[in-house]
Amino acid sequence: MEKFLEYVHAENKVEPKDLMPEDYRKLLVRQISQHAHSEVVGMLPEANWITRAPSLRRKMALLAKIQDEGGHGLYLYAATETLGDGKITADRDSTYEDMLAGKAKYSSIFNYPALSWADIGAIGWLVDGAAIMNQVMLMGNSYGPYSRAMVRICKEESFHQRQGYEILLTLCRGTEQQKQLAQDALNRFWWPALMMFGPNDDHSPNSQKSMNYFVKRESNDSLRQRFIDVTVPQAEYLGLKVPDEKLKWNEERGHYDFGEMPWEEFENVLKGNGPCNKQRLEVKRKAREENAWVKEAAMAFAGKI
Ligand code: FAQ
Repeated sequence: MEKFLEYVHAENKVEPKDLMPEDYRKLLVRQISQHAHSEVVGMLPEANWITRAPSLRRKMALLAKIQDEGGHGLYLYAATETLGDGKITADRDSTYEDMLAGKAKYSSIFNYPALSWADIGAIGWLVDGAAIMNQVMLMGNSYGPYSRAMVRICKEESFHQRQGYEILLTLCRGTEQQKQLAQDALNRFWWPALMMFGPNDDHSPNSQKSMNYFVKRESNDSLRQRFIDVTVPQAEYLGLKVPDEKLKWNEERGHYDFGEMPWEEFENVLKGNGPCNKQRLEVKRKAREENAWVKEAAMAFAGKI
């Protein structure tokens, strides 16, 4: 164990066939598979707007973005599968089944609905923006396949973030009604986006081990603070008001102070009682049933070559 820690603390990467502690393997299967589930469940709120995108150009960009998210899911399920051994199961079918059964989590943010076209802008700007903040840190994680997947994913997320911001910029330069749509979207997505970073550090049971193994390289609170610091000026540029009365630049700290997170809501969403939890899982269950023939055909074809 000491040697393993020495190895990762010297910024070396662990590769699939290397010896690794069992709890490191488990931690990675949990986190990477949950990350993969987030990517594929995360396709749903935006997919709801493909047929209603306001122009062909917007539709093409949105389609490409959603397909990217599906691709991220694939890299991440593949990275998870490299961790399976005799004791720990990591194949895609079983990790996916855990998600459908409610045993494995996916990001809380995808349990909120996309109610207007402005929400598509807010998702790109805030949700992908928060994802990038977290994933840039994860590029430095100690597991080689996960770390390499993050490099490509971050490049794609940065296009997603910009397409979202540009949607909102267009709305904010439009009519009063369009600007109001943008403000409503920010009002609804601000706090849920901040909750993507997870519980406060002193309520985060996995953080200590994860940081020690160089999986997480920065804490939940520190990333949340950085996200707020970079995002508030972006909201100001749009001419929108962040829905937090306590938000205030603190000269001494060199950071924004902000209000108390709605932790009760977070807990509730994690328990499966968010606005769309049941609907999201139902859609994924149905898709799996209805599309089982695609998998069967692919397996039959793979058996021939
Ligand atoms: N939602 O001890 P910690 C994206 C759970 S990708 C749900 O702090 P940890 C791209 C946590 O799992 C977004 N559950 O946990 C996109 C744990 O439960 P467990 C996803 C949450 O792992 C954009 C428990 O609470 N990104 O958005 C959440 O050290 C647009 C205690 O928490 C990733 O997955 C939450 N927000 O830190 C796609 C990044 N927060 O597992 C489509 C990788 C915490 O023990 C469209 N993951 N929990 O049962 C991570 O960096 C970490 O896992 C954290 C949580 C930071 C999420």
